[in-house]
Amino acid sequence: MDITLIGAPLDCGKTRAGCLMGPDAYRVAGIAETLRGLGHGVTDFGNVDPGQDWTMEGPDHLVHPGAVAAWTDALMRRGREIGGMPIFLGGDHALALGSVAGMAARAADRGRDLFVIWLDAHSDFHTPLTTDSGNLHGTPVAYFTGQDGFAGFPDLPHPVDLANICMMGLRSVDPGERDRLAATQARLHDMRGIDETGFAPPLRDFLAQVAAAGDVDLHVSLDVDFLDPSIAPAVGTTVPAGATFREAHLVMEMLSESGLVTSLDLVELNPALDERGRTARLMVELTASLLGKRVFDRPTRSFG
Ligand code: 4U7
Ligand code: MN
Ligand code: MN
Ligand code: MN
Repeated sequence: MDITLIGAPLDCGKTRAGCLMGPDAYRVAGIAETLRGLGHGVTDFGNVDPGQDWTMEGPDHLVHPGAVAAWTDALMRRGREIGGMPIFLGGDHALALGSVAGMAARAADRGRDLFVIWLDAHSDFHTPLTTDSGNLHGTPVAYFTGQDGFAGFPDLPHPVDLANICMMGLRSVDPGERDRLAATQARLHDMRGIDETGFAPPLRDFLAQVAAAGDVDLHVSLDVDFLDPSIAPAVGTTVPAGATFREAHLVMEMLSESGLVTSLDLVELNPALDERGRTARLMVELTASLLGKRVFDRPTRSFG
């Protein structure tokens, strides 16, 4: 696989600072070397420059909307033109307004449709008109699926179909998000459901849907708060009862074995909140699992 690393040190999706150090934390944790060690070609394109903040009008309580708009435009353009398998090194989750919109446009340019798996405690389905916090890292899914309320933001070249989205790990969804999401065809898996079934059955179902759709792209958006805070402390929005170490690796391994994944976001890492780099290293290890790292090759025989 030809992997392209794209640093996106944006920190404008909320008030608390720190995610701007994310891309370098992944580099220090050895993301390029780790992926090369698995036999992949890896090119690090450095960090994207968003240029000047856009001038925005809109609700006063929005946090840094002009900066988010500038990043969205820059990442969308960069993503649309890039080859190989892009990994967006965040940066907070506001980067996914641009990364996913760019991946959807790239897919459409190649006559393909985009599917998205959203691994997050949160559904991030607010719009600038519904968010109470004003934090735009809570809005990417609404933006890239073409919901109303994003006046003044970059035009969306190709919205992602909500029926192509699977969310897993949910355990903090605001009432307005929940009602609007429930009315869509998105696959929504909260931790309550996962507690009963485990991750494998719903993930298998979703991957079967993606595979059946034919020649399509699949984007993975991995928010650090998908993980349990006990193994991943370096995030501003911790929510108890997240995915365990093995659950998270299983999800990555199943995604890897599907052979369907074409791009990835690593978001919300705040190195200022980390403990001796352990969360950054875990995110790199999960990326390695997504990109083929195995303890055993198990195509024909399972041990158990
Ligand atoms: B993240 C929240 F109110 N929904 O809108 C909000 F709970 O990218 C959280 O998933 C958003 O970390 C979290 O501010 C955004 C809140
Ligand atoms: Mn998120
Ligand atoms: Mn389409
Ligand atoms: Mn989250």
